[in-house]
Amino acid sequence: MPVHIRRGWELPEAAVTPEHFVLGRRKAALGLGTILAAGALGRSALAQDAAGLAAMRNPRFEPGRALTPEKDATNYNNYYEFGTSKNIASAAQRLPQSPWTLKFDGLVEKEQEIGLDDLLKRVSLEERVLRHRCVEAWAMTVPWTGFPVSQLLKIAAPLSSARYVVFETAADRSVMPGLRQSWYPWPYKEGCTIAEAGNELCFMAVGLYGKAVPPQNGGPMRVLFPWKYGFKSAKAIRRITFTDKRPVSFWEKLQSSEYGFWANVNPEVPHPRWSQARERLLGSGEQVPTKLFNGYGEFVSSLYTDVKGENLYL
Ligand SMILES: Nc1nc2c(c(=O)[nH]1)N[C@H]1C(S)=C(S)[C@@H](COP(=O)(O)O)O[C@H]1N2
Ligand SMILES: [Mo]
Repeated sequence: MPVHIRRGWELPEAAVTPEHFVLGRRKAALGLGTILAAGALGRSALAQDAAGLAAMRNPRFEPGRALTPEKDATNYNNYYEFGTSKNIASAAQRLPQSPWTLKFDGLVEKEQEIGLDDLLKRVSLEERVLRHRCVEAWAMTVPWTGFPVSQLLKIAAPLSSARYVVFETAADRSVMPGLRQSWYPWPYKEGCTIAEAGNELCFMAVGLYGKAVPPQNGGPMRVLFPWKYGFKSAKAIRRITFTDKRPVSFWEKLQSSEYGFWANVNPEVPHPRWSQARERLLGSGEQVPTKLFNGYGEFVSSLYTDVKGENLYL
């Protein structure tokens, strides 16, 4: 039985920004295109909201930066399933957000398929304001609602032989025009070690700015590795596979010299096409210095002390 420690926890971001949300107004405030998405946060999460348990902001992750305006974070996206431009928000509305099932397979005690509503009853939601750093040298700071991936690992019950976790994006040709580009190795997959997935910073998001994650940002559920370049944070997760072999991800298959397995943020290791020293903040356009592990070293640097002879940074 999870214990919810409320002392010291702050108001959810949505309650302290101008976009004040009260439960009764929540559905009305969502656009027509996201009514289905609301279903994903639907009964369970809203019920938890009412009980005062969900979406309390976890103050361990204060970002030390201003929030990115919501309209910038939700209208400047990378989501190749919907096209190669940043302007895919309206196309992404066609991806149905509910019902949504997540599959656990590979090296697990027992394969499972679980509906998102059922899953949300078995985890405890919190809000985290996190920095996101794309390898293209832009960055944003946004409030996500979700739960640590470590809670998913408990439900999935991987075997002790499992060493890696693979996150796979939905691939629906009827609504994702990008899938017609057959030279891309669809479906989009990303992976990490079991230890990385179990790190407290590894997060599964189901909300953004106090609402369901919009389709263009990876709704209804999207994994986040805030200390790694943004391409690791795969959207619209449909399947999680446990394996004993290091997976080769979507971008790594395309161009392994530019996108590696570890991809930890490091300002001193340039990408072949972009210096990683600085980043441009969406919204303000301000340029700021990039930090090792995107500033999250205190949480994650110990994951890498035993990894020798590999490029941890691209
Ligand atoms: N399925 C999928 N996930 C994806 C991508 C993608 O093209 N497809 N792009 C990645 C990249 S490069 C970045 S920077 C982030 C962008 O997330 P945002 O659009 O929410 O800012 O999503 C990542 N996750
Ligand atoms: Mo990215």
